[in-house]
Amino acid sequence: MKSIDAEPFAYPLPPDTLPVLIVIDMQRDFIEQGGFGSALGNDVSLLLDIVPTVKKLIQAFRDLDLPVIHTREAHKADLSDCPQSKRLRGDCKLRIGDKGPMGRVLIDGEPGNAIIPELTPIEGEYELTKPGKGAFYNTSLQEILDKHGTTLLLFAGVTTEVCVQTSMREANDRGYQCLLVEDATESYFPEFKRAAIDMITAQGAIVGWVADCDEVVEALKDTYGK
Ligand code: TIU
Repeated sequence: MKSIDAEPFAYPLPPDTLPVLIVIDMQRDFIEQGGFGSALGNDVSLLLDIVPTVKKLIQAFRDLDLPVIHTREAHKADLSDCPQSKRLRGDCKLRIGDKGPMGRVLIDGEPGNAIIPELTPIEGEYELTKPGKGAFYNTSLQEILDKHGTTLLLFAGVTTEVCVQTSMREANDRGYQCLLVEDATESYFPEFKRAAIDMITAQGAIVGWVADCDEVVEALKDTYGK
């Protein structure tokens, strides 16, 4: 069986199981000035650097006809899916639902809630809104994965220790083999990215595996290429 050269050990790629890529929250809210990320007091410029790598990873999945799921952290316009505990938390100038420079913050359909133009999903890919940090909570992710019959999930996106790690932990408990693409994820806090990766891979991949984009792409082509 082929595998991805990963940490803490090889990630097996059974030829009869197709991996699914989950790209977490590569939306303007977190990556551009004036969105939720900057309202929380973060330097959002750090996150821009991974865009070419995320694009390359998505392209590899497209070339191999493998499923891609994009998520967006988003709430309904009436905020009925946003707990007050989330909306009122922190010392923010702009809160979820308030009108900012890119429209209402973290609200589905607003300009700031869109996936950044470089990574816009194409026909045939899934685009899921998620009201929580985890991609399974209050979404149809489980049904989509059931439809594809996969056990292999590869993760990219932002931020490593918040929505990416939460989603990986949710997936791990549901029986998926989770691999995080290290250079296709980022945090506002480099030390938190490092810590999250250490937590994920420690104790014999207690949450999952980590590998670089190039290792992943090479192994996918080798295993699933025609
Ligand atoms: N604040 C932060 O680091 N992240 C989030 O609020 N959401 C996601 O990670 N997508």
